[in-house]
Amino acid sequence: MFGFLKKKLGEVISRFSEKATETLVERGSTGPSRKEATWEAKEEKKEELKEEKQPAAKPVPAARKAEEVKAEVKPREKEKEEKKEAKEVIREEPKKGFFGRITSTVTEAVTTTRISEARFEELFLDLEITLLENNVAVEAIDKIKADLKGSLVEKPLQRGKVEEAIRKTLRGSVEGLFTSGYDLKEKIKEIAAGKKPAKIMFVGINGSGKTTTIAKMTKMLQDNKLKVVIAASDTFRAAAIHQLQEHADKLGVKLIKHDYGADPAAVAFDAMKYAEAHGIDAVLIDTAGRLHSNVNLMAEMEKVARVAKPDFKIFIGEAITGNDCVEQARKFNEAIGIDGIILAKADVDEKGGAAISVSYVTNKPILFLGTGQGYNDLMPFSAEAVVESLGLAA
Ligand SMILES: Nc1nc2c(ncn2[C@@H]2O[C@H](COP(=O)(O)OP(=O)(O)OP(=O)(O)O)[C@@H](O)[C@H]2O)c(=O)[nH]1
Ligand SMILES: [Mg+2]
Repeated sequence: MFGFLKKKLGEVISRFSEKATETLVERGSTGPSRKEATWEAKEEKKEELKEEKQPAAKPVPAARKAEEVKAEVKPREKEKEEKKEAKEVIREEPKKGFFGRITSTVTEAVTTTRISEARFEELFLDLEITLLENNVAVEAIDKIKADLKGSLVEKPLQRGKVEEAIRKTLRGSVEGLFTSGYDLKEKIKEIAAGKKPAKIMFVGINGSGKTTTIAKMTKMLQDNKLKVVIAASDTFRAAAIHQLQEHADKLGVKLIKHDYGADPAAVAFDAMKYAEAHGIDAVLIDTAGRLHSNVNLMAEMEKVARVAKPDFKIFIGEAITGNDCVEQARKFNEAIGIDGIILAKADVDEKGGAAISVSYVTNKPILFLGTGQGYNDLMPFSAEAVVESLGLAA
């Protein structure tokens, strides 16, 4: 995940800091402007050439004392010596670029740089395009921009540390895009301890990964010694019940099912009754995939939620669909108020835009990432891991 974005981000940050440092040489308050620096370099060169062309020392009139001659020659030699030293200093410095060398020699007073707002806007464009290309939502980009602006514009930035400052701010900004999550299995344990099964309803558009995620979640809860029953509340699609039955058989859990076309809320209700009667810890409710634009199907989902009163309504989004996934999450959240997000197919998503944006846009936590088609391919989500994957870790 983030493979593509990480590479691009690294390039953009380097370009940003490089160009911001160029600004320093052009606008340095105490140092020379780029024009001045070039002019001074030319003057120095001219002087060197003049010296080389000068004929050998004129013959000294015999009447003049040796001390006088020495006194006259000494300052010139000293001057030459000093110039030589200065040149050596320039040569010794590590690769700083031509303008960098000139400024640091002419004046050491310039130790900080400032980026004007206009320059920032110009430089941010590069980053903005990269984020847009990687499906990061506009709201998230606006936040990143505001954070960077607040930390960089007209702030004294230590020379040579501009890149570090950009990275640090970006790191903090990206971390701030995630609503903090919770440990779902611990919450389930708490609810089940009160002699009631925890009810978790899974929603999302067609094919986003709901049924597969339910199977993975069943395995994860079983691994944590929790008992599960699954409700086949997707009564809409012909193969849905069959698909769930296969998973339930493989995992050794009970599936509560009705016929195709039955009331999905009734299936969920029956599963809850079964769980209560059999000391089951968690009821996982599968639902039919639906487009957020389908008013009737969204209304049906609201009904299931009203009847089943799930403790958690989890939105399953397809990481790879980027901005569409974020938009769907927003709409499902508006319809039933989701409690968390699982991004499936993170293993095939190179951009990561949905992962970066969806929590910020909905103000809900990402709980897990689906990382494959196997039962163990469910990874707890971590903001630190995202920052690290983006190459922004400290
Ligand atoms: N690579 C990968 N594939 C996944 C992941 N999760 C689900 N899939 C695949 O995505 C396809 C659709 O998954 P389902 O679980 O059937 O999706 P659904 O949301 O239940 O679909 P509907 O019931 O039709 O709405 C299947 O082929 C899954 O194997 C994942 O994390 N990674
Ligand atoms: Mg399904």
